[in-house]
Amino acid sequence: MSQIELSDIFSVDREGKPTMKIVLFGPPLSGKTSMLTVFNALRRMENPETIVSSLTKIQDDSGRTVFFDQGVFQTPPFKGKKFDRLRYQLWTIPGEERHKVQREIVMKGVDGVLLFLNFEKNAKEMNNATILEAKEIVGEEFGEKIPVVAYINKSDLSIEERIDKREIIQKLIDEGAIHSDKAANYVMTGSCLDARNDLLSILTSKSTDEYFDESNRLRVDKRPEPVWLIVRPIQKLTQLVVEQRLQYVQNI
Ligand SMILES: Nc1nc2c(ncn2[C@@H]2O[C@H](COP(=O)(O)OP(=O)(O)OP(=O)(O)O)[C@@H](O)[C@H]2O)c(=O)[nH]1
Ligand SMILES: [Mg+2]
Repeated sequence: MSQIELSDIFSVDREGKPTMKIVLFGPPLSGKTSMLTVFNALRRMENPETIVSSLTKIQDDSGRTVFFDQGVFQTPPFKGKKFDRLRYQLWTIPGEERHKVQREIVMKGVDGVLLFLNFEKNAKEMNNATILEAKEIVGEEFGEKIPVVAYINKSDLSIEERIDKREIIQKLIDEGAIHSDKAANYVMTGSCLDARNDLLSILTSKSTDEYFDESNRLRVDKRPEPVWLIVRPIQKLTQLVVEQRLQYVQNI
């Protein structure tokens, strides 16, 4: 086969650009909207060219998502190479139980699922229900043709306030979301709250020169650790989707 282009293996959007659809699927109040908001702010600070369209949030007056949040991003150009820039759409679902129909609509055409779980002790049942529902909606491709990465949010809580991570991992394995040998790489933790606070303190810091380059962009080597932790699951999942697609075309 001649050289594979990204547009051969991904659906293309209205502008003819290859695009993948990633959904942050998780229980109510776990922090999905917060994650997308922080991620979008980070892209804007580091490289505004990676934002394809501004964030859409469909929520009620109290900030609860009633349909979805959505943002479209793209990889930076590969230096010196004429290779398509890959676009990735990030969607969130409304976590409240009563919005199941909306969740099913948002999940249509999903290429990768970010199971977005909550460390809070009282969220145990809701985490489990989320895993089951995601599996039910995606069907037999869940964790197979449709890659799944799990992220547990609110790691800033004290150990007494948190569910034991091993318990969550076991549930993910039992439900076939994550293979047991991959748990160490596919289950991540972090805190959107810490990430947001760190970005805010950079923006309000007196020594901004230390963080920004001459084009006023936040230097990637200055990315605070909590911010890395929320970028990692998105990076990992987009990478898995690409690998999965390449494998698929090689098997034709
Ligand atoms: N302690 C802590 N609180 C967080 C964190 N991330 C988000 N929150 C808080 O959790 C609450 C819910 O956050 P959202 O981002 O609205 O949650 P959601 O998952 O979008 O909720 P739905 O739209 O109802 O599905 C808010 O009060 C956030 O400030 C975190 O990492 N740690
Ligand atoms: Mg929300």
